[in-house]
Amino acid sequence: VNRTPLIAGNWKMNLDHLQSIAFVQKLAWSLRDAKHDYSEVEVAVFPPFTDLRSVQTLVTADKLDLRYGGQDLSEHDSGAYTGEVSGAFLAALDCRYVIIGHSERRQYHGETDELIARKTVAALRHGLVPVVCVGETAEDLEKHGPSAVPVAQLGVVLAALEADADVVVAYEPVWAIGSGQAATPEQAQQVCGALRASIAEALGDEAAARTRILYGGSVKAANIAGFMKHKDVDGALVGGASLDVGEFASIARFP
Ligand code: G2H
Repeated sequence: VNRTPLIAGNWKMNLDHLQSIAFVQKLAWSLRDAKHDYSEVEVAVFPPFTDLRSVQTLVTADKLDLRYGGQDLSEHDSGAYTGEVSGAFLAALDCRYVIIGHSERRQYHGETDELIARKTVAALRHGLVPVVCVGETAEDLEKHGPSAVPVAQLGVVLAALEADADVVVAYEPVWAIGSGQAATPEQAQQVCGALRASIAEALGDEAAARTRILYGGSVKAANIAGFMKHKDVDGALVGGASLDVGEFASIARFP
């Protein structure tokens, strides 16, 4: 199975409205001007909710080959949930993807594996492709070894899915996030391989072969190629380095 690599930029709560617009325009130019053939790589950005409409307008008006999505969504479809954003709203803005269960949501908003599983199902219900984040803390790593915690986190989500569910998994070791200290490509491969094996066990070989697994945590232009060389790493979820358009475009040019 041929898995199209995905390079995804998670802006978190960083770029303001004007910066978001300028970023999308420059990124589109930069990807277009490159001699490189991008048809083999999918590029996506995850702006704050308040800029999704503007990104949609730019992408539609200029027919940009760029995907985008929300950084989170509600487990509910509609109703009295102040401050929440539903999958229906994201789908109406032509979002392709939505990030779910980022470690910052787990850590600062108390998101549990069970809630993340319900959000994943909600995203699929609205035709969005969930980018489900898993990853261990430094303490988990010391106590349980490299794959146990991410595999257990993903297991709760997999138990809620049908075999034909279209999801992306992002392995993001918490100790590597925003720290400048990325995992080694070998460490990333080891865990991504274990995650793929767990998908095979839960949903079957076809699902495992088709599902893209990304690495995230201090990815930059200088280290992307090392990760992409490994067979179970199908792309990257990029935080800090996705805020600089030149750097992000270079990451998308990894081959
Ligand atoms: C992990 C990653 C993006 P950074 O949070 O999801 O951020 O690349 O800054 O480590």
